[in-house]
Amino acid sequence: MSAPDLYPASDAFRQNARVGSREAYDEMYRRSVEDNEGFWAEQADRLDWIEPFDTVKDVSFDADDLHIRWYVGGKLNACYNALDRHVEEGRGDRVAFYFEPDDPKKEERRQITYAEALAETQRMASVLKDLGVQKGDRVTIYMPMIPEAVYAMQACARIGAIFSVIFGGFSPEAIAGRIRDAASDFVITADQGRRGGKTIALKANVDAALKRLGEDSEVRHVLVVRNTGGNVTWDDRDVWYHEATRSASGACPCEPMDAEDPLFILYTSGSTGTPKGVVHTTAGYCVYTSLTHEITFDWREDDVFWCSADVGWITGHSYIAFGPMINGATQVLFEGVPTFPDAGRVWDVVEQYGVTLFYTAPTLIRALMAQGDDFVTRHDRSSLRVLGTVGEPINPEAWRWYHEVVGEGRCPIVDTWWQTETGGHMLTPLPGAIDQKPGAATVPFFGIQPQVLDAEGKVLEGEAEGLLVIADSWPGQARTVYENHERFKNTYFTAYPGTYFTGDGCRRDADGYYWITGRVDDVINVSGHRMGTAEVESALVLHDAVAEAAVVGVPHPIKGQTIYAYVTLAADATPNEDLRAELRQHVRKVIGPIATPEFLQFAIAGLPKTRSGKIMRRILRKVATGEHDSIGDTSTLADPEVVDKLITGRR
Ligand code: 6R9
Repeated sequence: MSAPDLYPASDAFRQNARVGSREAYDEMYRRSVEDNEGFWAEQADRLDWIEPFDTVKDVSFDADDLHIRWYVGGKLNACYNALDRHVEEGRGDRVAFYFEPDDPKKEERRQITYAEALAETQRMASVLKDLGVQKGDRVTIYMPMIPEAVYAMQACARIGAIFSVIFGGFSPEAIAGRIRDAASDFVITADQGRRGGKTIALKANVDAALKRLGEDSEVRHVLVVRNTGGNVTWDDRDVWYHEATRSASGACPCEPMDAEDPLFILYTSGSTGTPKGVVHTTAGYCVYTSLTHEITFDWREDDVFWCSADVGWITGHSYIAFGPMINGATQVLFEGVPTFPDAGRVWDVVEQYGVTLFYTAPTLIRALMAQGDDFVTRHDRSSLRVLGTVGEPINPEAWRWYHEVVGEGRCPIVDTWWQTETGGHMLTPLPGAIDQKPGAATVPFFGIQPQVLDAEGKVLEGEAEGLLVIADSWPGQARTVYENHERFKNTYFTAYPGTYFTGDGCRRDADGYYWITGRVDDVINVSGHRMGTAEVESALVLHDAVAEAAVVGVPHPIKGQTIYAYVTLAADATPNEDLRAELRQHVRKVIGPIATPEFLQFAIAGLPKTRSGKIMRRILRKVATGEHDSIGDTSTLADPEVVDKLITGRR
């Protein structure tokens, strides 16, 4: 019997769901689009405001007058909404976090209430103020997945500092670039992180980054949280957090912020140049992440929510540090890795805390699926209600395994399509309302108006495949690229005027369901992480032996895509295995482990270029994937013979 294509939620689930039928969804969606401002004005009641807003929406996607403003005139504080109000309203005893350490044999499990999280956040905020952090200052956060990472983000929000979290897997070079771009005044880090029984030298990486920046650095202090107790080197600018708290006040008031004051900057890769510092602002982001968290996961107060993303990515911002906390959710915060001590760890954690809503990435599902069902079935998963995925398209096979084996056929799967730039979910089934199809992100969230365009920008109706754009704004949308509005405009609002261009391709089927087909630009998605080809190429050419580099993504059974690099060498360099290893190591050092090219081919005869000197990536992709028969027309190449030589040298 072949597997079904349509998976409706069970009647039992529907009866209790927040949005319990397709009709209910249709009705709410219609209202959200037809009376967009009315809909979003009502949703603003989710937050506590210091001063009400006077204009719900002030938006123009027109490139000449590009601006995106929501809840204009309102004043509020994000941290107040995530912490104080829960305590003030009598929810202080509720668990905010079950902290699950990397290795529970060596470290303590911690249970943290909202009242405790508020106290810790105020302490951190006071310390930051004592160090001189002021409203509008940029604070770089480079932390492991420990509660202090969340306190750091919330503490910045509390005092109006703009935080920029850098994923703990990034290298000193990458940290330096982001500190420079944001002109950060302060850094918060930890001595070391722990992952899978290994330690990560976070403080040492910050030291190396600041050394690299030298005179360029405006960093005044580095605040260091003692986590492992491992050795660190010390400098005048460094401050131990535990020492600073001794003299710090236990209370720290919330700074009243304008609705459109920046909340954070988050760097993400694009097709060209260095990573972009995407800016999210206060009110719209808080409304949007809180609403999507509640509706997409059918969240209730007694749920235990676990988002397995790192706080260094947008998913950890929106669905650990903000959306769920604004809703007062109980969450699991996991420091470790899913395969340590064994491939059953995730389900062990689910069992231990009675996780009801689990949110993860397809790459993790595929990696665990490859380890066999026993690791899953030996743990009790009866607490699970809804399963979520994000980060890349999920292949139907992995979807079905997640549904049948992990969720025992009982839990709806929400395949959420969204981006760093969108702030929160854009396309997703609502569990209970939307029948699921494995691999489809299905339908738009409330207020979201997707369109499919052809390459010329013509809007396609009905069943269609093309480019995905969004025709109107939503409160969670990014407002700009930090200190580079021009780049924001050019990247997202120029090619297809009047719309937000997502960079993704998609197909809309006969039922109106959206299927994301992947990036249409030069962005590679490795294990759900965005990597710009240009970034990897610039890292490669930094090496003396490299004359030129071109990088493409090739399919990978677990990671989704993996990096395949072509390199032409400098005249005095010798193409051998040592150099190959050295170059891969070099990229790892320059950007971080996630950017390491899995394959590296020496393009001895050169790269395939048009007569005007443009590298034809289409050909490089075909060679890399072994599709030599469908390379297509090579007549526009300056030297068509390089193609055969590339095929011979394929890795
Ligand atoms: C949240 C996040 C965004 C890119 C996006 C798309 C891909 C994310 C997806 C998905 C298919 C899904 N993507 N979710 N593709 N189905 N459910 O991942 O943000 O790191 O900025 O990546 O990821 O290609 O454009 P970000």
